[in-house]
Amino acid sequence: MSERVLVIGTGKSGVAAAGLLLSKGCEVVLFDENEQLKKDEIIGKATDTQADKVSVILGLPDLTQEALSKIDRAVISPGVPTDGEAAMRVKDAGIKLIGEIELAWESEKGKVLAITGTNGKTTTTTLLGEIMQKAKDHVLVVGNIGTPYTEEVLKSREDSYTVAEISSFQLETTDKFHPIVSAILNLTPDHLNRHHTMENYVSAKQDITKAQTKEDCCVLNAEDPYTDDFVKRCPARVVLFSSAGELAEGYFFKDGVIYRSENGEAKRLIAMEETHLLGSHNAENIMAAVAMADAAGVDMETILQAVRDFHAVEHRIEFVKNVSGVDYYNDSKGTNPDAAIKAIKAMVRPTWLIGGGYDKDSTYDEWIESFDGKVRGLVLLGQTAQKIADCARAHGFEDIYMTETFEEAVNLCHDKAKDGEAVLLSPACASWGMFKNYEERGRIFKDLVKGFTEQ
Ligand code: UMA
Repeated sequence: MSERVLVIGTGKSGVAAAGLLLSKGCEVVLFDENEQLKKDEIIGKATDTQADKVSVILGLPDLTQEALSKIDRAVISPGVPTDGEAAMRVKDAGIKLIGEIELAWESEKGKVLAITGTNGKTTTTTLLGEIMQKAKDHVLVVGNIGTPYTEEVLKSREDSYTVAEISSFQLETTDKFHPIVSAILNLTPDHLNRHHTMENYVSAKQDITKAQTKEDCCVLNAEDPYTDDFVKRCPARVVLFSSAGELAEGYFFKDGVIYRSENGEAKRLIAMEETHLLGSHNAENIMAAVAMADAAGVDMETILQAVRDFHAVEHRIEFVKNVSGVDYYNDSKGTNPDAAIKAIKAMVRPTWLIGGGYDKDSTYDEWIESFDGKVRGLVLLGQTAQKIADCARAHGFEDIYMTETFEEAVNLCHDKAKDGEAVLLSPACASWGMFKNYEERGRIFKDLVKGFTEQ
């Protein structure tokens, strides 16, 4: 009899996981807590031809013991908490629960390079993808970046390379997932409402190396407070990078130039000026991607050419337009305070900042402190607006504007910002609850800005 698999969550990952399972001859039961969804639409997204092998359960009340008694194993989407009610019921029923990444890994034929970290994942993954595409015939770019791994994995071949952006949510449910090269870019507080403690969050990220051996490589940030301890335990060979000081072994960034040190001898690789990227955080992303590609055997000249050709990623401190002397930047991907601090640091003009959104239990003190006299006005919206306003006032920052809708926030900035100033959407919060995701928030921002005309 064919395996009957429960897929928890019917977003991008769930639908793609269902498609992969169907192609393997499984029967699929899709489950989502959102009772408002339409069963037919979900089935239609999962399959064109095998609707008879798919059923849908909507809402926790229908996820009964009876329904679970017919399930052989379960695949959970990254956004669904592993200690939530649905996952607990599955575990209590004795059903094996794996993540969508782990499911994809079972079908992987080629080699995997995997990136995690709090910030910079998308830029590094995209850059590494472009480097690998220059060097190899067959490259897939998947994961948290937006294309589920289960959607692409059947295209993998023995000679292919999969470049995967992997979030802490995804790493909670991986076990045998085995990249030949991994990277943890940095670790600062994020998603603490899901992981509860920083220790859990760090441990989830470090699990990217869980199945690695000493034949493999793990690229780590020498400046990260968790690195020293982890180096002693990391099962893979460690390669370090630093944007703060010279290293005798590894990659470092000094006076605008990236170097590689071997046996204490530093060799110049590339200056930031030769690239289209800005800021020391991007130097770190470049070093990580270069180190990973080098560990995967790509020659340095090909790597550096790809770095020179690379342009910034959408929604990450992305310049949108200048209207009446005001520069508009879309940093919708600034979904936590640390990412948002990087955007503030990159600003060179007095800035009208749009912030606020979904509450991930973050604290905003360091973000407010990073304003450093640069922020002309803080325009807030969403669930966290009041919390951020209180925090800003506690730090003596009073130029606060509360708004009800996103459009109102963007229009207010348009009204207030003067020639020579900037408007920055960098909310320090996730978009959930107001938008489908940060991409939608960024696109709506860009559409509104593009509609502004010179005054
Ligand atoms: N759902 C439940 N119960 C819950 C939570 C969600 O039933 O408790 C249901 C929702 O009703 C919805 C579905 O699950 O129908 C959504 O599943 P999902 O949240 O896993 O989202 P996907 O569409 O599958 O997208 C996921 C990632 N989303 C999250 O991790 C929240 C996407 O990362 C990723 O691009 C995609 O898989 C492909 O791999 C987005 C993200 O915000 C960009 N990631 C976080 C981040 O980068 O900070 C981790």
